[in-house]
Amino acid sequence: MDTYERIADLRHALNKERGLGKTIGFMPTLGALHEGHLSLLRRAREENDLVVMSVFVNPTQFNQIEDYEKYPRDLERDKKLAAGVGTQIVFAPSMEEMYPEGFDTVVAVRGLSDILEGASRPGHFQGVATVVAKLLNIVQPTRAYFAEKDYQQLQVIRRLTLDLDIPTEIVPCATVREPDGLALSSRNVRLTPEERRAATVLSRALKYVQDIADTGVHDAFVLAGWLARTIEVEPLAKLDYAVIVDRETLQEVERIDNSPIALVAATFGKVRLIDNRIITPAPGLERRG
Ligand code: PAJ
Repeated sequence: MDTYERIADLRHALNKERGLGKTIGFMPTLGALHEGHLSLLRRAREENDLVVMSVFVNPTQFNQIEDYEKYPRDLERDKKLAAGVGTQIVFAPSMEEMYPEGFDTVVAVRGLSDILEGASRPGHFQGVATVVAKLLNIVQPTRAYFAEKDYQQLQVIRRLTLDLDIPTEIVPCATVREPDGLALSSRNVRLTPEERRAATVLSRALKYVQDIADTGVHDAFVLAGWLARTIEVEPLAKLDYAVIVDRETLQEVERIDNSPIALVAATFGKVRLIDNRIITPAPGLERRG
């Protein structure tokens, strides 16, 4: 596996591969790899000749300096794990390489960036959109892999590639979970044992809402109410939002007939977690509201 720190060197290497007609699968990360990241890398390996992973803790997408500073960093470990699933190239640029003096451009996907995660984390999606646009321009991959775990991020990136005519196919991938349902996240290690147990309420509440929908309740506001209350019952959870929204626009829906997505965010101690689940209407059941 080769590691590059400089944009020019990576470009040079990738140009050669592209010249040989190879397809490139790309997965951007903040590092601190877990099984969720590895599942995306495995998929990229299956679908492309060459897999490139970037590791860059992007400061502009963090809202709290403490979160940025405490973000786990272990490039050697990440490289080993990535190599183990067939990743051929790691791009690990420095801050100066990505944001040299004079850097003054931002990419803002309006609308989508200001709601939900964006409302709670001002500037977050502008930071994500800017760095992802840069990375896609640097790597120029055939396909880029993003997980549904960060559903709003996935939508922001889809919009940005569409609007800026970036010719990369964005491949959405499934969320990997712990056996008890908790979505894997690099932040999970910061939960105390009690908070870790409490955090399962997110996936449980999402499942519960589908169970209620299965009985024929298709009113999205009623279901979102159940979602919020189920999370609020957990004393260690501080609910931020629990909504049922259209999968494209992320605007709240009134009914679940078109299989919208339920999005939740809550804080456990100092750790903010998000999760989501597509909610499908009960087939063949009469509308009971
Ligand atoms: P990071 O949090 O490292 O996530 C990198 C990729 O891994 C994202 O596509 C994310 O959705 C995916 N991922 C996270 N948890 C997952 C899980 N439990 N199962 C499957 N995949 C999971 O997202 C970012 O980095 C950054 O915002 C980035 C896009 C790299 C821009 O800086």
